[in-house]
Amino acid sequence: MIRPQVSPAVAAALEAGRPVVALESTIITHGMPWPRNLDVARAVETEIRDAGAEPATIAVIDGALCVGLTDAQLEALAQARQVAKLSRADMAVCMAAGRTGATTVAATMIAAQLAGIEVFATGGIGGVHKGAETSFDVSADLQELAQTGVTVVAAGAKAILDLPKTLERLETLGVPVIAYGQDQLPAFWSREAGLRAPLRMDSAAEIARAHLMRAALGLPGGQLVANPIPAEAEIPRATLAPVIAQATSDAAQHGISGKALTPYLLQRIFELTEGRSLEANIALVLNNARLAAGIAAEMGARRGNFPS
Ligand code: PSU
Ligand code: MN
Repeated sequence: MIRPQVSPAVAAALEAGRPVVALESTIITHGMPWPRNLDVARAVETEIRDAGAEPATIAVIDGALCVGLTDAQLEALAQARQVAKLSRADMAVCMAAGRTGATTVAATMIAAQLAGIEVFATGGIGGVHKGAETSFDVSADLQELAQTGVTVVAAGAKAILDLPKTLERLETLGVPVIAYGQDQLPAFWSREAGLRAPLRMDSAAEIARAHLMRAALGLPGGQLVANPIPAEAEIPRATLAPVIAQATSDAAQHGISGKALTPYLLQRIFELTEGRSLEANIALVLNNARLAAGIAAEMGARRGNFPS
């Protein structure tokens, strides 16, 4: 089996049993505009260090599956144009060709598991797109959560998706969807999706115990933790609804589909909200990084209590 190229800092933390939090790179290359993307990539890593854990940003660089990037690598990725967006389907192809690519939630989970990292923080996961009943556009992130044992902390699924269908799909796949500290499912830029979350937990310790118990049962797959955006940073659902409708119809009009759809919608919403969506996105990513660091610390503290 191929081993990922783990950075010295991440390797030392794993070796010592210190908490480590994985981070994806598609959010840097496709989710946010330069140069804010680089500021945010650095700020998220700092947030995790300040919370006592080691950040491990993941990407494929010149064919190597890198877990933990140098600042120069982060900067090169943030500035690069037309970097491939890698999911389960294309990660090996990119590596075999010696190319560079950014990892989505699905690909980051695969790399994290290979490196022995069980907690991962991001903004939002992919899900079932609106109109999926005809387009069949369902993110590979959902299937990955069903089979790879990593707990993913996100701010729910983006409101550009069909959230009721996304929840149904996750239920079918056997993925626990845990709202943190509230009953409602959060909807990325907004605290509430207007839907009840299947599960609720109020502490990092509870989430860590559930993760370890799932593994002890021999069940493959991870957990989705849906962490609401801080109240002061949220954009209320009613404000966003027309913006999302506009962006979705613009995408249809321009024939945007497949891999290009999520980045297009994020960029269009950024324009339509005059940048407000980006500020909200940054606040929620930092918030997720803090919670993920707490979960990773609790997992380390409790691991001995569960059979492996
Ligand atoms: N959330 C963001 N920005 C992003 C993404 C999520 O705020 O760029 C990315 C993540 O990498 C996620 C991917 O895994 O979009 C989902 O893409 P798709 O729907 O094509 O699977
Ligand atoms: Mn898709």
